[in-house]
Amino acid sequence: MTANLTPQYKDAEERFKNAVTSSEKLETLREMIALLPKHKGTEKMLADLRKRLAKLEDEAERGPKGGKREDPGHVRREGAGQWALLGPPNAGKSALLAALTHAHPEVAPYPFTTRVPLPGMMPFEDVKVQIVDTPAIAPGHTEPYLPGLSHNADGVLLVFDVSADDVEKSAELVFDVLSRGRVWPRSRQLPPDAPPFLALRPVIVLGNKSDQDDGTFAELAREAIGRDLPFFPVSAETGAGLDELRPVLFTELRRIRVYSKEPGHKADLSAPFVLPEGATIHDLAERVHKEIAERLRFARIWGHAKFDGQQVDRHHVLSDRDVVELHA
Ligand SMILES: Nc1nc2c(ncn2[C@@H]2O[C@H](COP(=O)(O)OP(=O)(O)O)[C@@H](O)[C@H]2O)c(=O)[nH]1
Ligand SMILES: [Mg+2]
Repeated sequence: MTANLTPQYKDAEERFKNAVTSSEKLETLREMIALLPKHKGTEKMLADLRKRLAKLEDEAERGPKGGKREDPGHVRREGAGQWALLGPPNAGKSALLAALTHAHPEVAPYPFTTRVPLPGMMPFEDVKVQIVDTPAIAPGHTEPYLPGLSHNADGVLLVFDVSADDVEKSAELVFDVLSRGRVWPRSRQLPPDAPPFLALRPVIVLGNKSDQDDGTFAELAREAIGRDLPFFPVSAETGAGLDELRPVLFTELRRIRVYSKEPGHKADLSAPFVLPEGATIHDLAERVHKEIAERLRFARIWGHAKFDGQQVDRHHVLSDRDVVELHA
């Protein structure tokens, strides 16, 4: 008896095979089970899929070896968005985290001080952007969860030491982690034979220790890393370049801040809703309350609209810093 698998099922199966993170694996496997035609000929397949799902769920629950629950490749996202710091040992990833956020990672002149991902929050205007420090990428020492971690992040910061002489080799290893995580730099042209299921993400290169640059790095390393990636010379030590970097870490997330106000009240300008660029009044209403989104009649908007207090419908596209009054 044939299974008569549908194209939808085959598509889910393909995505399952390409899944990087455990949550993606779970999601696509559940889809496969839902999409599998249920008849005599697929009974055994269904049983197999269910067994695999139970095993994956179990692992997600307790970790692959039945140890503790935490998946080190998954750092809970907080604030406006999450950046992962990736790079070779001693590039200054931890020092940059400390300089940009209030986190206190261990910074040391010897490699492999950082063993587990450590998140910190960078204040920017009225939002906070999350930055995650990670263990170094080095031959034979790369933590297996780093590709998944970079896939899960909203953006990746590649940190290199501008005074180091092996940037080419470290760049190769770092890009290998990105490709295993199926992360493709958004600023880099996609080749026609690009592998499927890529995550297009902002990837920014930080040339750290700019206080020690004798000028050779920019030329040699930028060639190895690629001139199609945005490059910022910075120094975690002196703070040089960090003021230029901070706004970019928000704008490259392509998010907008929207303030909701109640009719007859002043807007609370201290706590914006952070939404993806292109979000509409309806998206905001959904974020505020599902019920409001359903009952929404119209909204009034202050900011980029033609005049203050303009009435708009749920399809109106929001801009950064709009103030919105929802009328349900
Ligand atoms: N001169 C200079 N030294 C730095 C800078 N950033 C980090 N370092 C030093 O480089 C070493 C490695 O830094 P660390 O943050 O632990 O590197 P990681 O392994 O990438 O996390 C430490 O001794 C830091 O003090 C910088 O901008 N300039
Ligand atoms: Mg470190």
